[in-house]
Amino acid sequence: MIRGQKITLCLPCRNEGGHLKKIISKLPGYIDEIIVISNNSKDNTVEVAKGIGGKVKVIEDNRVLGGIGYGFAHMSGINAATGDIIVGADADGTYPVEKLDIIIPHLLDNKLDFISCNRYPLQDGTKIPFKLQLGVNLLNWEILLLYGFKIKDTLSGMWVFKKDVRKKLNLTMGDWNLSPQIKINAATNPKIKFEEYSISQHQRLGETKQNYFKTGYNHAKWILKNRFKQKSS
Ligand SMILES: Nc1nc2c(ncn2[C@@H]2O[C@H](COP(=O)(O)OP(=O)(O)O)[C@@H](O)[C@H]2O)c(=O)[nH]1
Ligand SMILES: [Mg+2]
Repeated sequence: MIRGQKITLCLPCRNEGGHLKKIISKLPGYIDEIIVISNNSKDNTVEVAKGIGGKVKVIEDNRVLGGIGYGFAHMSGINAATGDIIVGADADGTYPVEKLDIIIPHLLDNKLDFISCNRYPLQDGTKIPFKLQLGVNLLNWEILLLYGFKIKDTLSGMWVFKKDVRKKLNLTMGDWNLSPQIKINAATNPKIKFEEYSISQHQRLGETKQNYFKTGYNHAKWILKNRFKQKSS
């Protein structure tokens, strides 16, 4: 709990069994509920998560879109969350969940509904491959041109929001596009007070599941298509 608010952390996982225990054991005590959502893990992710017990709940959601289930995992986690504040973060140790004791008071003090934790511009010590930084920059520009709002990190995998807005987020994308979708839907909804909050990343534990070029191209296409779908509806 932070200031009487119950905190739920959702961790989407595919084959993160090797370090899940370590990541969860390091989580701050004020996180009240941890939801591990495995999507088609072929390793021991589910067994490891179930073995931890305590605050940890385990969901298996094996739906995929083009082979990816990242968005389905987040949607299931968000749906199952019982906290007043819901946090999403990769289960690879890269996102600074230990800073939630600063980020959540910032959300509450500023009466925000949704915080997206931006990695760019990079803070000291953060290492992110240049081609990845360039790709995110292009997507940030695409969003500015098409949706008219300025964003620093379209693809951050860490966000913090009040449970009250979860239905208003209208999440539908089961693949990686959940990441731009959650930010676009939060930032363009006049009933949701959205802000970015600057963070720095840690070194990843385990292998990335990403094909950056393919995913980036897919994001660019989806961001464009979604803009015109919104307009006509
Ligand atoms: N549920 C689910 N999680 C996935 C999938 N692919 C990756 N993940 C998880 O989603 C998070 C982000 O993936 P990651 O490989 O870290 O991508 P990166 O941060 O862009 O390098 C990690 O916690 C992965 O375990 C998937 O298809 N389904
Ligand atoms: Mg990651």
